[in-house]
Amino acid sequence: MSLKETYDTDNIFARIIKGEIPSVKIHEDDEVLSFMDAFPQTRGHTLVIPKKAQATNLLTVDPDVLSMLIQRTQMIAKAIDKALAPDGIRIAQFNGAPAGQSVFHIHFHIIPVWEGGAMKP
Ligand code: DGP
Repeated sequence: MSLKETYDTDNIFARIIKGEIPSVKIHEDDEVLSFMDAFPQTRGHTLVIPKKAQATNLLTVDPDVLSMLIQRTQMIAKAIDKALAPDGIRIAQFNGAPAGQSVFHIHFHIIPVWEGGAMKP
């Protein structure tokens, strides 16, 4: 898939927004949806996606949407920090399959990290 590939309106995250695929929601408002990653790298691994923008990645997303998305990511990361008290928080974002992207609807990963182990029980 090219970095400029047309947005697929039936990708997994689009279907989660439409309610066709269930998700464990962390936060939802008019602009974003945040939910648990189905294949978490650590406890509390959360995804943040725009609801309206049909953008595959960082290179194609509207800059205003990107600004909104990173601000919501900060807000949700603060809530995760308060709830889970991790020792660190990794923010990840991949563009294109060779870079590790598997769902082609722009998103940020919020990955809490604990010293001495990836997955706190
Ligand atoms: P990326 O590699 O950046 O495209 O990350 C996509 C993430 O989406 C990956 O960590 C696994 C997660 N994922 C894939 N399918 C589903 C799903 O159906 N539900 C949820 N909640 N997460 C999913």
